[in-house]
Amino acid sequence: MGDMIDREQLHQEGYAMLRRAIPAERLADLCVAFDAGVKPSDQWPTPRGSGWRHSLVDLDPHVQAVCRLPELLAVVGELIGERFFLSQVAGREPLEGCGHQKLHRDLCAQRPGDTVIALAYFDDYGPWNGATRIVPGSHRQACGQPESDRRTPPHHSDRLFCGAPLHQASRNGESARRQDGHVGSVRSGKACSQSPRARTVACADSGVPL
Ligand SMILES: O=C(O)CCC(=O)C(=O)O
Repeated sequence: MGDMIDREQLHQEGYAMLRRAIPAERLADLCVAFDAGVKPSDQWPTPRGSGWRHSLVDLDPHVQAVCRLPELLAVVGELIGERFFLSQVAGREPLEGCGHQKLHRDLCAQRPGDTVIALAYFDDYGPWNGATRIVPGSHRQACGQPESDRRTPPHHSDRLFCGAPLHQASRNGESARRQDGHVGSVRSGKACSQSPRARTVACADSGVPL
């Protein structure tokens, strides 16, 4: 992992903001991939939540290159601390007036920290269009435990969030687009089935440098 991330801070806060991991010139390709993959709720194996646009992006080479970013893999590996696999890759975008979520931890498992998510923001974002709020240091707390309400303000220059803390999307108050790629990684030992699509993403070589 070298000097790519601050290990001590990562374990304290439970997440890292990887500012320069996605070069700005790649964002347009990621937005194109998002639009190309948008599917209505009834075309997914399980219905999707309303108020969001959902995009099937896991086989797109540009998105796959994000999934393989060394910085992202370093943070996931450090937080999970064991072998892991890519369990889910999807595009999401809160529609105007929608997107507010409760504070949550994705796929809450018996051992907090089994699951790490990364959110790659393809558009500029901030309080106006549904930024993600995070509770630093909440990654090792059991689910249901009372939490501190210290939530980080969103910062639009953070292109890649990666970690396991409690988090929530906020409402997109404007028509400004806020597309993201949602990448989930899970500890291999966990009793959880690995989907063939996720395996494809983990193994295929996109050849797209990021
Ligand atoms: O897009 C976001 O800001 C967070 C999304 C999220 O946490 C979720 O859908 O589980």
